[in-house]
Amino acid sequence: MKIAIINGPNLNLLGKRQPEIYGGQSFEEYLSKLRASFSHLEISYFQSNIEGELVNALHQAAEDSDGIILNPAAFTHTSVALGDAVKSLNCPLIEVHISNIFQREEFRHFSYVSSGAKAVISGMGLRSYELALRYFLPA
Ligand code: CA2
Repeated sequence: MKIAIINGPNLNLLGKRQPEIYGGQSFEEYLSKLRASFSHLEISYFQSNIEGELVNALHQAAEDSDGIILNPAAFTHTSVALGDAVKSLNCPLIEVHISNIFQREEFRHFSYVSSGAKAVISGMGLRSYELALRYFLPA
């Protein structure tokens, strides 16, 4: 089974800045652990700081993958384009957030993506991704 993980803007800084919010590990480090633990899944990874590239990546992932895990980062709260793209997909998508967006500033409480997502996981640190991957395992 193929799963695409797509991360939005600034998540390339994981492990480098603001460890008190986002932890001290880079996503690449965490990804190798995920790939080792879920070796029967084929996990692709894409990160971009550019909204249109994320839209393109979602379209491509829907063609190539059986499921998508998306952390839209700040675009969660601003992007009609990402919200529309997510609603147009024909494969299940889980929205994840490292921090609990509902414990943070009010502008982070709204997501353009959630209404098109199968589920939302927020506030479990990087484990949010692992929990999302588990959804794609056979019950
Ligand atoms: O908690 C999350 O995963 C967020 O999607 C992260 C976004 C934020 O805008 C959302 O409200 C919640 C921010 C990603 C920024 O990532 C950084 C990582 C390390 C250092 C600085 C920024």
